[in-house]
Amino acid sequence: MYGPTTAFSHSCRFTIDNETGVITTAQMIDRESLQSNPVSFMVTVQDRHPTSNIVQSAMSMVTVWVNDVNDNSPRFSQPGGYHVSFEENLVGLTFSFSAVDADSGMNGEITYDIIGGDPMNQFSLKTNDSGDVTLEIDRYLDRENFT
Ligand SMILES: [Ca+2]
Ligand SMILES: [Ca+2]
Repeated sequence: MYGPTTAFSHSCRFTIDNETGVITTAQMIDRESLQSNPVSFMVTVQDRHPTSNIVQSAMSMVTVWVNDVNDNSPRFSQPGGYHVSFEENLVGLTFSFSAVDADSGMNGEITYDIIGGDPMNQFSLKTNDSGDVTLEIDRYLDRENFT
């Protein structure tokens, strides 16, 4: 008798099945590019009496929270690399640098490591509570030992 129809407003990110009301994502949604999270939009549902054509309707708000996935790599503040000068024969000199990750929570947590180029283990990295990292010289740098 009554054939419910469902209308949809405000978003091209989602589609709604007019017969069943099932809401489906219509495109990939990047949490990091959202202007607000959650995403909210209105839906309406209508009926229509077959002979009188009287229409009744209702509206409701749909709120969708877009959960984060680890889809961004961390980035150094200077992607081209860092150039630092230290005097030889001194210990305890430091240099700070940083990186960011656009993801949130555990997906955005970053750690730093020296992965090569320090065969004598003269450098180490220290991270403070706010996430800033400092390169430290642990052993005397003898310029004549570098080639
Ligand atoms: Ca990440
Ligand atoms: Ca993400």
